[in-house]
Amino acid sequence: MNLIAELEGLVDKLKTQLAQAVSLPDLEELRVSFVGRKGALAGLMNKLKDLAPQERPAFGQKANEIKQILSDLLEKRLEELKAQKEAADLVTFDATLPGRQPWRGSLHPITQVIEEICAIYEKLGYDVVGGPEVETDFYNFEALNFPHDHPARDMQDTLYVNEGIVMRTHTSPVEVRTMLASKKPPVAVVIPGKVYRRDSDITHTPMFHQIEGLIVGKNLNLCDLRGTLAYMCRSLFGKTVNVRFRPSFFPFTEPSAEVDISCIMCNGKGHIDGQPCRVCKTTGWLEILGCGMTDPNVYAFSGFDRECTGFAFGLGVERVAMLKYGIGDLRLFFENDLRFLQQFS
Ligand code: 2NL
Repeated sequence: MNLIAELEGLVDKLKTQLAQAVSLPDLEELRVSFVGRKGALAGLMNKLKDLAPQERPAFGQKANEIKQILSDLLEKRLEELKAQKEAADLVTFDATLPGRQPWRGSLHPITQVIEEICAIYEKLGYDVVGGPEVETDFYNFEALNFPHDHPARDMQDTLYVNEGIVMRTHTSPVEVRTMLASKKPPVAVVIPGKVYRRDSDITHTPMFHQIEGLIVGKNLNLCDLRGTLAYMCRSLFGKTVNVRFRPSFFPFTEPSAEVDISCIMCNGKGHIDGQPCRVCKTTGWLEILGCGMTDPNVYAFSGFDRECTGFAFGLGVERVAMLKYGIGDLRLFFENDLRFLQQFS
């Protein structure tokens, strides 16, 4: 009965080795070497055929018993190791730690200024509208009363796509389109968007942003224009800023004016602690927008009665953003350096 003793010996052997198995792969190795198809138990069972026939039933029965014992031992150790692993994982997991925040984007400062100005006009009842960036000569120049020999029409200043097709140089063509579509007053719109000029140096980029506004109605006059634009300047830069209007010229408005606000750096004094103010260059004023009463020729080109009244204005968004946030270099808006952009979140 030597073989039976060998079978029984497997139990102690497995017990000793199980005590040394500290990981799940260790345990799997033991399972294979003891009860696997080519393991120790299978090796002994193969010897069944060498026994005398009368010894075979008892041996077979013993082998099945031992197999059950070995399997139970392996199973018990497996449960132990699994429980140990779970406990270890719990120790290294601190549910009280704050979670990792996902990266969060923010609006570009140019977008923020556009949204702020549009909100001011929406409160006054204006609609925000948009239109194409590739325009015809008619909408970009002709309907806006530009003479055929006006220098702005030069290849020098305007980006031409084809003969008679340009990258819009201002957002005014959208106002012309709006008037043509609405056929008659009243109209009150603001148009933010990208505009293009053939210009590129440290203070000019070939693409920049503009906001224009147009209102057409009954009995609108220069006082309405002054009040509206002063209201916008104070909403944007603070209610204590002063506003002045200087006569100017645009082909599409008559009369025309440029609007200055008192310098937001030196409060209009031109000096700070006896030092010259570098923002307004000691003038105490900052130019902020152009405006005027819309020329009757523009109404006529836009399908409106020449007797309509109303005013329009245009401003450069990058310039307003630079003044508002104290940014000295225009190029920062176009480089998309996160160290710059994250300051506006
Ligand atoms: C400036 C000046 C201005 C307008 C834009 C306009 C549009 C129509 C009719 C009349 Cl459809 N005027 N736009 C008027 C005055 C000034 O912009 O310096 N922009 C940066």
